[in-house]
Amino acid sequence: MSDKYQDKDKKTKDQPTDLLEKAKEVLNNNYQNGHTIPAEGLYPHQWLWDSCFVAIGLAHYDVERAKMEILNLLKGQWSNGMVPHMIFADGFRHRQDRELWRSYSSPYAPDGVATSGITQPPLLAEAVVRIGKKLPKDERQAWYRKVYPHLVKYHKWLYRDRDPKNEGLVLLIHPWETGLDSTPPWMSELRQNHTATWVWVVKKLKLDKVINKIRRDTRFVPPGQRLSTLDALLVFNLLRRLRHKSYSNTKIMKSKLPKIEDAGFNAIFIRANTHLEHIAKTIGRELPQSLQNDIKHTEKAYEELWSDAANQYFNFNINTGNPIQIPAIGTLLALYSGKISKEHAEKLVEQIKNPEKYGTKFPIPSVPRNSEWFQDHRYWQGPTWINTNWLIADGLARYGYKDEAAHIRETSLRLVEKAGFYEYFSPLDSSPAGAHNFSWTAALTIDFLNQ
Ligand code: 9WN
Repeated sequence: MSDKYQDKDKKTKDQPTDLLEKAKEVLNNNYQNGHTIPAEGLYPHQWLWDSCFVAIGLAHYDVERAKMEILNLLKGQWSNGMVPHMIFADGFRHRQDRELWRSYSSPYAPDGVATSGITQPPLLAEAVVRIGKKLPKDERQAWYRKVYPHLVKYHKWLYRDRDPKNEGLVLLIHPWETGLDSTPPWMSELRQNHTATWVWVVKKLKLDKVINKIRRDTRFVPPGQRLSTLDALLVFNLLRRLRHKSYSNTKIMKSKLPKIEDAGFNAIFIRANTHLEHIAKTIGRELPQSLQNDIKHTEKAYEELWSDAANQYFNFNINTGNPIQIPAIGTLLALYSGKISKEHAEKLVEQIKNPEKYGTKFPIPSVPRNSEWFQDHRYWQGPTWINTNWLIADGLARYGYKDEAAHIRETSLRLVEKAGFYEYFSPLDSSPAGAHNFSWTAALTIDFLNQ
């Protein structure tokens, strides 16, 4: 046999055949200096909720690496408590990305670690507890003791800076904080109330086609699977305005920047608070009284986002004093919070099952099928994502909807098996889109396979 064929044989033999092994391979290939990048090329840095999902997967077979993933994330924590949504990779190649944010302009940013200046869904406590469950009792206690002060500081920051009027819900200032970047409630708000003059000029002169040529993301993913250039400019413009204020909360709160109580983010925060209470109890600590009060307040205030007419939770726009009545997957994350009423949970489940809404062949679409926004491959405006499936399935199971949770788990695994470890998928025909060999898809596949 010639060498050429021997090599081919070897390759086939060494290639993992089983989904679990393939998922581990994705996480191994995306490992870089103590953390896991979401995907080669498009996402070369560390992201907050991505690393939490990654740690949840890793905990099943490499608990030390799972801990390291979280500890690496905490190296980026600001002295005011904020955990930033991104920690930038070192090196000349990434200088431009770091300079885009210039986190060093804030007195709270850590020395020697370049980060973004906003946060992302607070999944840290979930990841910490999932890791804890894999450890023997004494190691679990030590692990919780180590991360507890960071978590308390982070949750206190969310209340102090992001709920300045003590309304119970935290507000977000940039769509990237939702993790559901281009979700319709946010994009509609940006288009309506935050179109800067220069973006308007770009639109009028149809310069977006020129700008499209220098976009970084569309070098890796077809433009139809990402934000339109005009929408991307709106998002970028907000970043520019935040940077201009050196991320000062006092300045941001006084400004006209978006301020939105996001249904998805607050649902994840409620669950994180529950986990934090559990962690405190396990190590015999008592949460600060003010935090305990805030936590109770949030659970009650969350129900104010509910619309009886639409049978769902809507984001609330603090600037206009009105709810943003545009359906999107954030509403279903309420199930993950574990604190909504059984009646409201049932109403959401009805929508998950309804083929006109979220009950597509490959659920759960990021906007309902009958929404005017729906496009099956457009980033957060239609496709199915494995992370939102995982969060919703977890919530459904805790509410006793075992069959519905199992259905989401099974269809998620089928998607990955059929199409590969992609970032997102068409909810109609399962075709893949976005980045390939995407870490949280692999990590949550590992978790689903272990359930
Ligand atoms: C901006 C990394 C991140 C995810 C987000 C997802 C996307 C970034 C981008 O990728 O956002 O933060 O470049 O669009 O929307 O949820 O954390 O995977």
